[in-house]
Amino acid sequence: MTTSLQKMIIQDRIALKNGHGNMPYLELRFNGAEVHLYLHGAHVLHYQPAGQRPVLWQSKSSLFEPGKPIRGGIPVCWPWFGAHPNDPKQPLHGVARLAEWEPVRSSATSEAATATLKLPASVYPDASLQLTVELSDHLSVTLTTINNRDTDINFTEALHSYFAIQDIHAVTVTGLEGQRYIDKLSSDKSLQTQNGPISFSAETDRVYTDTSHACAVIDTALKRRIHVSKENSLSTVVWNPWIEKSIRMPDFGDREYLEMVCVETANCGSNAVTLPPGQTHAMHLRISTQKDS
Ligand code: TA6
Repeated sequence: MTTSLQKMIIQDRIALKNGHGNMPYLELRFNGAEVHLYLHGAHVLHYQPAGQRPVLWQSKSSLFEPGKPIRGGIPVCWPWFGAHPNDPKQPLHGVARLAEWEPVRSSATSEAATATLKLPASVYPDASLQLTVELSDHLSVTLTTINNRDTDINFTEALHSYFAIQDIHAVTVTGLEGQRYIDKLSSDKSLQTQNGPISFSAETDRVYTDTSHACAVIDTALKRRIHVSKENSLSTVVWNPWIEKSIRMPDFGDREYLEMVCVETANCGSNAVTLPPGQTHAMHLRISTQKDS
């Protein structure tokens, strides 16, 4: 069921605004916290708890154009993560983040402000896709796929979260110690084992597989931890482009690698999802912050 954008508005809690590139977004508010959910790509671009710096990073060079991905926030990668499995002409990370999503429902209670969008059926008829954002004392994002076919569908997916940090040299990611990963930058595609927390001193692009572990982004410069937990996700991708790749990306400032890190909640590679006819798969992401003394 599609509703009108206007019906998503709830006084003081959910507003409809025009943002970058004059693109419409829903502003969710809860106890001084704020989230911006763009209809373009159902893209959560901004999350700021009360009294804190933004938790999600966005590039000052990002495009905000129809058919182009927004750089930063939480891109929705679906129904494939990375390159299309067999058609190089298809866009990186799927079609969902390039489409204009439709409003479904919103609500606001003393517990949370919530909004749900759906991918227009014309974009990918084999499956229905919805994204629900819930803002409370933390941020929850759920990506739900329903198989519309009478046969299994296979897909990969990610909530490709870009986190705002003070200085990449003073950041570690914990929670994946001992987990197995593929280093996408190495010619050796065999599984490696993570030894201790992840630190960053060069381009880093790792797919941790068969892991349901929660992670934390430890920002020692900002004295903040960003906790990233998940359900129904068996892959976690950790990425920083470092300087050479940043320079090669037109929608990414040359030195912006210093202020971001991606910890992505995914089902990709060997963790691709096979969904039987009529069945539902919901991948769930929870983001919260903690001040360090
Ligand atoms: O998640 C890591 C990754 O797959 C990197 O390899 C890099 O391509 C990044 O995603 C950004 O992808 P995008 O299409 O947003 O430029």
